[in-house]
Amino acid sequence: MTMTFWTAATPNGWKISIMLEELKEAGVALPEVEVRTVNLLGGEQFSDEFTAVNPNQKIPALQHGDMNLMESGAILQYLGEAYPSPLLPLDDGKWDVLAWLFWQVANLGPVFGNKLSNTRYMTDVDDVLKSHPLELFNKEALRLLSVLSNKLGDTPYICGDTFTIADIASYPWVRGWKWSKIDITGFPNVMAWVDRIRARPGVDRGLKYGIAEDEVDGWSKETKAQYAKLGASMASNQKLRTVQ
Ligand SMILES: N[C@@H](CCC(=O)N[C@@H](CS)C(=O)NCC(=O)O)C(=O)O
Repeated sequence: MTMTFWTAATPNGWKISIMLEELKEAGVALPEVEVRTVNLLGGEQFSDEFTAVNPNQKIPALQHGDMNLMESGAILQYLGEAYPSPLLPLDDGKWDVLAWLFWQVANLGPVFGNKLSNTRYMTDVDDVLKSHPLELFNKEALRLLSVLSNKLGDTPYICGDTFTIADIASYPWVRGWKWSKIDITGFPNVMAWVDRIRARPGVDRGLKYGIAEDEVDGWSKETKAQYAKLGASMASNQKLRTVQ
């Protein structure tokens, strides 16, 4: 059964590309994966072809055989169960991993995403109007970082000694802390966790999907300018409104 992975070089896309590469690292024989890059700034997420795969019109999405799957958390869990590996324990250890996976998709992802949108992409919104969401999302992001820091304690990964889909879900958002201007420097164990994960070969390969090698750890000026110019329409869902 072939697999088609719809993605873009963004935190939610990296969750799945990292998962695919970490599964390979764990010795899993995956089927052939066709990678389809969705041009988010060009509005390809609103195309009929992609909407048929993911009615929510956001990457990532995964097709496996006849099944269409949306939502990064569901895709991580699906891959973890379909291809058993330490990335998702199948004994009782599974529940802690799933709880922290759901914590990411319900909390850390939306809050970091909204902070990022207001900080970088909503360039057409007045600064005074943005000051409230900026303060709100920054405060909540810092609270979530303290929750993450407490959970990590002095263990290497979120659920203990083993790297799991809980780490895969949170890492791509936290690694972009400079871009979203969320200051993680008050949490040394979180900073060490970011570095520890970046050093993994599977993570390194996963971060390279759909982006030039020299932009993996920092976008070029041109890419930043493109997002600054077109990010506002994506952040405000302008295109979505016009197709409805
Ligand atoms: N809850 C979704 C969020 C997906 C998401 O927000 N994807 C972003 C990229 S990081 C996207 O496709 N944005 C395009 C848009 O909003 O038009 C998930 O976890 O999969």
